[in-house]
Amino acid sequence: MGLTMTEKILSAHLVEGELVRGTEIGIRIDQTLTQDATGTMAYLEFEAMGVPRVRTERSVAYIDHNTLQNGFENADDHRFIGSCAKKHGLYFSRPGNGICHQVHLERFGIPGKTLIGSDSHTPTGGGLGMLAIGAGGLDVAVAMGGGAYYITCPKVVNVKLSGKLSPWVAAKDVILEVLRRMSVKGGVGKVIEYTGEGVKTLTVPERATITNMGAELGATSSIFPSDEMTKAFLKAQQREEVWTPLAADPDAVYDEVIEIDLSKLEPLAACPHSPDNVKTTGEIGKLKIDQVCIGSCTNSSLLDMMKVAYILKGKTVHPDVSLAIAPGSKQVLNMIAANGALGDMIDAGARILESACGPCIGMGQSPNSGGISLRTFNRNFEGRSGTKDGQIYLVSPETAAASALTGYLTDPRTLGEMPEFKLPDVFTVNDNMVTLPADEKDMDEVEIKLGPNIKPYPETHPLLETIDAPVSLKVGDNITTDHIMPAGAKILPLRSNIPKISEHCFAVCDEEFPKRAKALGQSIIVGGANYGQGSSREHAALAPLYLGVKAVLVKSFARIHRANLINAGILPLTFVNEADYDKIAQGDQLELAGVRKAVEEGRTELTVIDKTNGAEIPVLCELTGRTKDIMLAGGLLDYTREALKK
Ligand code: MIC
Ligand code: SF4
Repeated sequence: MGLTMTEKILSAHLVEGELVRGTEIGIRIDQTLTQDATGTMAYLEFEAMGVPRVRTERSVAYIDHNTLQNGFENADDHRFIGSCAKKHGLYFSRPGNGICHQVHLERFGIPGKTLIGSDSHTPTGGGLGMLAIGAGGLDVAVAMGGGAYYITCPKVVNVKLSGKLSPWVAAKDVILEVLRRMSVKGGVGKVIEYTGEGVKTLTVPERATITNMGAELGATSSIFPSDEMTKAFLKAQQREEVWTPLAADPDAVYDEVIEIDLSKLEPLAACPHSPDNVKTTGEIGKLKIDQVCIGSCTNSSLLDMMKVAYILKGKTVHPDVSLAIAPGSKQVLNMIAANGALGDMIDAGARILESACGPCIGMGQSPNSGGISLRTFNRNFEGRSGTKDGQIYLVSPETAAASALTGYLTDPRTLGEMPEFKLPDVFTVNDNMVTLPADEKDMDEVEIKLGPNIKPYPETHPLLETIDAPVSLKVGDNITTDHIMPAGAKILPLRSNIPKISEHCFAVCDEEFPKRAKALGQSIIVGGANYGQGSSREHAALAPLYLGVKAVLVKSFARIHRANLINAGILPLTFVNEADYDKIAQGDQLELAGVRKAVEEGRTELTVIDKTNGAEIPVLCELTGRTKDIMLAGGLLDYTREALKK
């Protein structure tokens, strides 16, 4: 029986378990990446583990999220991460060098390798034929220390592409179409593999747009073959020697097949407030806009910028629209500066931002009240832009640029003939903003530089014998990590300070939650389906941990968040019957009697007693051998420390 690309990479990296779908497997990790918003915690955790040097083939620490530096906190974090990188053997991508995923694709990604990153959009590397997975910071810290990374052996979905995109229809429209069909929870437990004749027509940066936003499907990862196009990209990046081919066997067996004829796609937009609320620009109709933002790890490549510059050249941004553009990396910015495209953007009235995440994570450029903003980003969750009632539509760079000129959501096919946009034969390569680590013999001389806002990992506790606690919060379906632990310019500087950041936990849903949870001492959160979708931020587990949350009982979880809860020693539970969700009210006292013993014995079916109304509710506590031991120990840090001692 033939193998999928996923199976090929997994089997070459398997260190524990067997490739049986749905079972837990451990894989060796070749590369890791961190960014600064999750990185400080990851390096505090790495230091706490006591491993002197990273044991991966390549680990890179990026600074790209918290670059606003409104106060000392961000800058202290940068300095701390830089010092950790230098001491422990990591490459350090300095602020200004670009967004982690864009730079990793350009300069470090290697086909056939495994990569985990403390950022949910790490699957961008799948555009190069890597198996690239988003993870919590602690999982990345363990992998940096040479530990395996554990996932549920995924199902594999084949998205078969045929045909070729029509002029002005973009890679972004491909992933929006996949989101339209599969929804934000359709990818949970799955890797999405792109195959078919249509693949050949897509360049690596276009493929990376698609694998990047595969994160919004809840998928474990997304991957493209490594072919001649991949080779050409790596050659242009002067890294041809790292190329190896990768393709699924012709008789590979898939769990699901989705067919997309690229030539039939139209320009699409994800409407507020979910990336799967997808409509054609035609269906949305006349929509007056206030803002356009172009950039983010989804759409900030050189090709994207060249298309935008072409559309803007010689024109002026509509008087009612503010246009912001953040090229994804120093390489991209440098090249558009040299070839004149940057000048065309500036001339048209674009507000050029630094190469960083910026508005995508609410670091500036929040829209006006009720403002309608078209963005080339990947998430349009409520409030994420920094404006609570902002209406965010996710579109391609082509649609964004065309609309910035007209002041209305505009189908870019109205722009007329499209010239051919070709990747350059050679990219401008200058890695001078990547600092190399100190030699191992000199590592003791490197001082780790902490700042006053950098606080240790919160206190953990082994799993209790019995959990008997009130429901401190009840929420609905599709709660994102942006609800649980909001980001944005005001809160992101607190990422290194769990006590402080926890004061904002669930602020989007209920501002009283942190105070209430703290006063209760111990509590349980109840939620709906796809709880914790979105980012990899472990703060969405560490803040609840700090606030005394012992268990989270929901209809279903998003993958990374569930792993982060376990890593933080918070018990993840799901309803056996989803309808039982209605039996519990906020404030009810819930009891899980003898829960520790049940977990020790490997029992997965437990009963929650609602002591307020007497309801007996069957719940699932699906922990495997390893996750069971992590829970019992009080989280992954304690578990790893104990394992290292042994
Ligand atoms: C995001 O896009 O939500 C982020 C900010 O990049 C997060 C990571 C974080 O919260 O630091 C992600 O995607 O994992
Ligand atoms: Fe940065 Fe936005 Fe990409 Fe997250 S999604 S890594 S915030 S650019």
